[in-house]
Amino acid sequence: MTLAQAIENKYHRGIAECSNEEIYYCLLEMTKKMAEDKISNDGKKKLYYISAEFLIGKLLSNNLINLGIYEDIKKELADNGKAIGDIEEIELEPSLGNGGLGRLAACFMDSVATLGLNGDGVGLNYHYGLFKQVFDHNLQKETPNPWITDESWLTKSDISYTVQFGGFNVQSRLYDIDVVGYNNRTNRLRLFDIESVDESIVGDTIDFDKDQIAKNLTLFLYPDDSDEKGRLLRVYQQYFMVSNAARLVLDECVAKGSNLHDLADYAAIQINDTHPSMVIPELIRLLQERGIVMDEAIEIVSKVCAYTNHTILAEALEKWPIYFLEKAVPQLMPIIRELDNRVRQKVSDESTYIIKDGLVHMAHMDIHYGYSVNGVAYLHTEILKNTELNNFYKLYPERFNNKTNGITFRRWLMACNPELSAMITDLIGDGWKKDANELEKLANFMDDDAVLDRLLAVKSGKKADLKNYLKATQGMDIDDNSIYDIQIKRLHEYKRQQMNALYIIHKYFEIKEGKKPARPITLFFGAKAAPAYVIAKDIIHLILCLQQIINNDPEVSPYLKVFMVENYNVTLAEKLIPACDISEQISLASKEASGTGNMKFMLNGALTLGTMDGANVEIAELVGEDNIYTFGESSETVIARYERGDYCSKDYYEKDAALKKAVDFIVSDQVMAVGCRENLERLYNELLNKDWFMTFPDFESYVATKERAYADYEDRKTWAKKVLLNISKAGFFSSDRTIAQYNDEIWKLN
Ligand code: 26M
Repeated sequence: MTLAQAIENKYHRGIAECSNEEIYYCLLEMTKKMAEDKISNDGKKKLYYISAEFLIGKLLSNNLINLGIYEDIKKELADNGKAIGDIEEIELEPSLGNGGLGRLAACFMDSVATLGLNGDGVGLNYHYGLFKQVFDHNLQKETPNPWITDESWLTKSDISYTVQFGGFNVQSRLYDIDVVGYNNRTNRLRLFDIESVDESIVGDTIDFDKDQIAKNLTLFLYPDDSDEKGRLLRVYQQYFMVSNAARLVLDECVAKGSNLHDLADYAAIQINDTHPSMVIPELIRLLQERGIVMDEAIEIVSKVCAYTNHTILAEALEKWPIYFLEKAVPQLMPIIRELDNRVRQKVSDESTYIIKDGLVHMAHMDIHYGYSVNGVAYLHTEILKNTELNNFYKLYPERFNNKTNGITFRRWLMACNPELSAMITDLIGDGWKKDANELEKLANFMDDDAVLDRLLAVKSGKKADLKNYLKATQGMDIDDNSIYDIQIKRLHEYKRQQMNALYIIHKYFEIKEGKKPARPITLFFGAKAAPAYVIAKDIIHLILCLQQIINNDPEVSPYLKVFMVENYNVTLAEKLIPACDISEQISLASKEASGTGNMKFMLNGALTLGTMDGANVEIAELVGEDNIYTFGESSETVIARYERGDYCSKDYYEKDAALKKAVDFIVSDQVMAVGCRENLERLYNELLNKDWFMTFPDFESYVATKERAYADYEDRKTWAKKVLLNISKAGFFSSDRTIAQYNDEIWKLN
């Protein structure tokens, strides 16, 4: 059916006579029908990817591309005076994730379907998702972010379970979102909700009554750090998620012929970080309910569950107080105690016990009772094996493996950068869309001036697109002749946005002193800070103050501008990444497990300015040192300094005059005039007295390397070659490769 026919059936009018909203809802309906026709249950064994987050982004264009009808629809719209970009604007972005972990889960679902594998995602249907960020007086404010409309990508199912908590029950309801593979089957994202949820307890802010679990359970996604009450609520959410997931798994497997003893022939469960870890004791409990004895129940579950670790930051490794679990999920505690006792009988190393000092260590349970533990980049997995999880590695070396992260090229190239996609296809055909390694063929054009010129022209076009979009939506005035230098990711001290801010101050002083850059520079930021993460919010405050000072200074703004976009999300990422020249990946070495933005930028022709951390290490290895700007201390140096415990930021501050000048500016009258004393002084003191993520030792090499990148940018031809080389090597970072490895080495779906 053509769009015109669908529109005629629905509205009895022509496309040109419909509003963008009407067209959007018609396309939604049409796409859902086409996607559902491709739902398949082929394959005896099925993957259940359980995750508290699926940061899926808008779905319309993605689904049109994967169904193979994007070009036709775009043309049909254009013929009727409508732009597909305007139709896309109608869709609200579901913010069902914090950042990298949630976005990875979304890319994985795309690749599982695209590879034709039988696998669903299982998670929660948060009504307001993560908060929406608003800037007010240079400060971050948080407001609710509703995204569910009457007609949406969600389909209500008839699946519902009674879930028991300490003292009360709740009734669940499953909603499905189709996951359309690229020219392949449709799988599902299965989001559980609670029947008794009550949106009316939320007002204009994200504060609400945290005690009424039966009303609030699925209202919000928790930001990655929170207060005590919020954390208890998170335990309720996690159990609700996994109890529903476990029952769905058992019901589906039994329906396909499993006698439960053979569950591992029917199901593989991937535990995405420790948020779903309670699925292990819950499955054991349910198997016992269904007549299987403890010994065998444990054995079955240990053949089904596999765990992925996404961080080594100690504060992010979940440890729940026993009294939390006794209160929320008392039926699980006897099982968790039994699991712990069995470890205690078998293992002498106390550091691996599940229960210690009144805390239940979720990752420990996953490692003892799962059959696979993986890190998300080579360096990260090595650090897990050799330091963080070394005691477990010594017990179970065969369980540890690496799965370097990846991204779906459908969303992160074909959808967000059709101009670059078309250029690539003109040069090497479209085989790369199914086999990303074919991008290597681009290396044949390294000395083709026409190709290099076109590559630069594509980039200029995307820079102009971004300029226009940010002018229209956020009122920003961007110079598209400038270098676009972009840092977009969650705000966290270890990611070191504060180091980039210090660079900006340093550059500001240079320009004031008459040292003008060869070409104007625009520094973009996008970042949400967890509402309770005080220093992170102070860093946002500093960046917004710098934006105000610098952009309004007529001496400086022709050469340097700063823009922090409001409410950074997937939709904005899709606009920013294709326009980027320099990709900031400057985490403290050893702290960023992988990063996935780094891969998206590389694929879209930005060069990486980064530390040897996470997947940056693998990017550097692939492109070679001439095609990446690496700087800073190595992970070994950093880890050794933490072990010695002798880092003193003041020593660096006293010795480096440029650094001192930049740091002092934070509390200068000039910044105080546009900012808040309390926030700025707190940040200044944090850097001077702690600087836990060691920005000062890397500052000098960061500045020098960034200057070298800016200087290199002026040799446009050499720059274009580096860009082309980066794109040609990006195939490794396709999530199709990652998922093929998960399947070959962990899930073994048939
Ligand atoms: C914890 C407690 C309470 C509430 C939330 C959390 C929590 C939520 C998300 C903790 C950690 C969370 O995410 C960790 C994460 O996003 N890790 C990132 O995973 C990406 C995909 O593997 C990597 O690319 C990033 O490097 C890594 O930081």
